[in-house]
Amino acid sequence: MKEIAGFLAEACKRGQRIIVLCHHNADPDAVGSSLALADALKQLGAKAHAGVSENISLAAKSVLEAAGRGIAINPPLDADIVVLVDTSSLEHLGKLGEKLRQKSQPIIVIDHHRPVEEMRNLARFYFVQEGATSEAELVLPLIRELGAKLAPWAASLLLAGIISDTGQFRLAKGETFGVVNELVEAGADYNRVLEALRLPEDRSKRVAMLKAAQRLELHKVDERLVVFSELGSFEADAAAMFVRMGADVAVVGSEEKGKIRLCGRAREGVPASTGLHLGRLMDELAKRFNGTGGGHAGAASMTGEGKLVEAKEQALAAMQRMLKPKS
Ligand SMILES: [Mn+2]
Repeated sequence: MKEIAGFLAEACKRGQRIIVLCHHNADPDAVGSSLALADALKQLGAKAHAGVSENISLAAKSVLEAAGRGIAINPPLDADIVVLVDTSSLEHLGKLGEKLRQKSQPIIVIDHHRPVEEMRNLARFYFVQEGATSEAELVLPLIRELGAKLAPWAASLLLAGIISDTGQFRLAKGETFGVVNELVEAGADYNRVLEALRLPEDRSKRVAMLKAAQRLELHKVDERLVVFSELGSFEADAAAMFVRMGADVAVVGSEEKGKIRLCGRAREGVPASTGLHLGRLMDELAKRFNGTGGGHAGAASMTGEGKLVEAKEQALAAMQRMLKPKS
């Protein structure tokens, strides 16, 4: 991290153009981290901008509105340095990722997802801490190291990232609260952020959740309760809902025109007490189905080509292996 800060500080001094990018359908953690870091770099003299690939999530939109900020969508990549935050692979950047692969400017990766080999090879600096519960917890120490000031709006955005990525602190670690304290002292408005994150449940989502429940399939794998369901949208929400309902692991998938998508969630404590790592599982599946996948031990996804039933069977087979209790 020191090395990255040194490199960036040097670039700022020279007034270089730096773009801080994050993944498509950017969540509050992604947009907050990008904007806060870009602002810090700007303070130090860089021509810095934050941007996202393709689109941002509803929660991110709401949080940005509350903070009175905006973020560029699919910005031009004419920069001297590209920093990727909350983004584990170029695939998560859509078309921007393809463009980036052809460019030659140095790439810096700062992330908290499972490492992806291609990125490690591509990046000039690669700082990945899979144990961090949010990207914001990695970006804040970097901003501190750079010696930049954290504006109250930026502190609020980083706090929103932590709250949303930790599932309202359910997944938080002890260290998370130290970071939260620092953000509140920098002027983050906890109540306002919480309010912004509370989105009205839209009707299409409610219908989707009920459909997912209707299509639920329950499997027992090594005494663990594994749930499968099929849904064309809100897969992640449905998987999280099944875990809240009692599943140890929930996988929700869709198939459309030969393209498949799977999203998995595990109950807290299951990855730690078994060999389960959904990020690894999704990565393995993606390789077999000619796609991309990855994520965290307890939350991951993949996209690929093929039949959903086959992907489901392979996921179950992988879980037979992975869900064995740790001895
Ligand atoms: Mn994140």
